[in-house]
Amino acid sequence: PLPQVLDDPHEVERSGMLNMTKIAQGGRKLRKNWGPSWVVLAGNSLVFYREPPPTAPCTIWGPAGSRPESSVDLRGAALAHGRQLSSRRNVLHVSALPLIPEAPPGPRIRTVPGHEFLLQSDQEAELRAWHCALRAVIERLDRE
Ligand code: I3S
Repeated sequence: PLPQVLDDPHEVERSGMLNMTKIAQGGRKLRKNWGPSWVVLAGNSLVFYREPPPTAPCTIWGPAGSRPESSVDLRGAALAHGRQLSSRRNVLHVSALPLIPEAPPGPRIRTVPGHEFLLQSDQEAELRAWHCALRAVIERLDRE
């Protein structure tokens, strides 16, 4: 098992393959483009890679040097069921601001146009586990 260092902001809380489509970027609606994505939840970030790490299953980050396809800051993020937004089952709707590493700490304005994603898994338990993990991180960040 991975070591648990809960105070480490870069601790990977969860990672895995999900089906993903971005549906809005900078507040502008996008045409759906569903595809598999390697998703990493760590610290205050949710990061999407096009491919999973190629080597050992214990390698939780994307391939060395690979650039994320997208990343968002979970501070002030919103989570909702995606059932009104997709005909697929087990869909989660995530709204969040793009990750800006130099952004100052403090509360975010929720109405700033951000990115919106749908995350989906055919395995209901898998999507439910992601929902719980994301909700826990967002609630923790709301209290900070
Ligand atoms: O919400 P929509 O527009 O019904 O989403 C479907 C479409 O984006 C469709 O693409 P085209 O309209 O470009 O052919 C996708 O293939 C579908 O997967 C989208 O719906 P679901 O329900 O799968 O999210």
